[in-house]
Amino acid sequence: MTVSAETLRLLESQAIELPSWAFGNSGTRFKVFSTPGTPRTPQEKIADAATVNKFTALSPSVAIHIPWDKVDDYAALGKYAEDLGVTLGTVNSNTFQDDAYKFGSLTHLDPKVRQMAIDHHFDCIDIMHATGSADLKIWLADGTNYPGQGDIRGRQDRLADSLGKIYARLGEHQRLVLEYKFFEPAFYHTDVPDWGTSYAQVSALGDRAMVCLDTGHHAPGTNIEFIVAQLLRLGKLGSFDFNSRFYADDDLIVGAADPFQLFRILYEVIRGGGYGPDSTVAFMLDQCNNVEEKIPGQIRSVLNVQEMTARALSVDTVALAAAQEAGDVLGANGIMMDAFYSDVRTDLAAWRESRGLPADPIAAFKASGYQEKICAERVGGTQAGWGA
Ligand code: PSV
Ligand code: MN
Ligand code: MN
Repeated sequence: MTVSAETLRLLESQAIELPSWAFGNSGTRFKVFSTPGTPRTPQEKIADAATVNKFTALSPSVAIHIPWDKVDDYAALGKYAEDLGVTLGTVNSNTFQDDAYKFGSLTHLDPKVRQMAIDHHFDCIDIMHATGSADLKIWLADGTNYPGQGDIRGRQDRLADSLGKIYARLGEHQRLVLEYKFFEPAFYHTDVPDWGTSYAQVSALGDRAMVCLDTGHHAPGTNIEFIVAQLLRLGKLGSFDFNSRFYADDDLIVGAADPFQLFRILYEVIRGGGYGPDSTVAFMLDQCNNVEEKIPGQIRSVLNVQEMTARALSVDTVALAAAQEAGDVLGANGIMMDAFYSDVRTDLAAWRESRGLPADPIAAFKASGYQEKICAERVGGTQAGWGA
């Protein structure tokens, strides 16, 4: 047995939120491919997310994106989700698709546009009250393309002011998580480009404002696990958006491009107290499945996180500390590599079966007939989310 009983016990409570937009058609600026069975409504996206949870018991909540998941009655949407065994999680705002936001949203020079963006976040908070969601996630497309186009400093000041108004509106048990991204759609400067900016902005707000780390939002070669360690040390790591990247904001399946990086990140999460029932760090996927099947793509993703968490939990931390203390460089590195190279898949499959879950969730999904059913039912399905 490669995986210890203690590791299995710690894996029991693992929860990875799924993004509703992963189930809609998505693509690049070159082409959005449509897929048979694509959800036509927020309810159908939630049903697909609940199916991932049914086969894995790993994804008990679904993040929604407003207005992509607009409905008349959010409490009813929450009830619908609960009937399918999941809850509605993070509410993602969207201030990047209106003409009014061409030159910014929360940073805009025009107070009317800023207020429009702030009001959108107030609407999101109302939705959170109806759904019982805890987190408001803000990712901004704000920035400029050319030196001189905007006053960088003034934009930071307006951002701070706008965020302050949104934060003040949060309920007692709600949090604001501010996501950073180093470029795109703005290319000269982005208003929240890095963890330092997000940290500075959320620190000024208060205890319930945190940083969201999207693994795809860094320059190549960035030591993301260092950022994880630092944010946990500062008590400001609020949530993760997991995905993989080769070149840009690829939003590929987490753990696909660089499984070792995922292992290193999860090791630091565990080391810093960011994993387990007492942690408030929220784990979410932020991925799209552009050319692969969407539901199996999401199943693969949550299993990748589970497998790499099992490996990270397997690091012999006592031996590692001893090797570090002794200055045993190769010994210490060997301990990390032993855990990384341990293949946990057979043990996890057996463990899943022992809990009444399929040993192979992707095979079980394929055998279930769910895909055929939604292909037959959802005729005329359009995209939902990106590319809308
Ligand atoms: C845009 O880069 C983005 O991918 C961010 O990562 C957000 O989390 C996501 O869109 C949804 O708004
Ligand atoms: Mn993201
Ligand atoms: Mn992104």
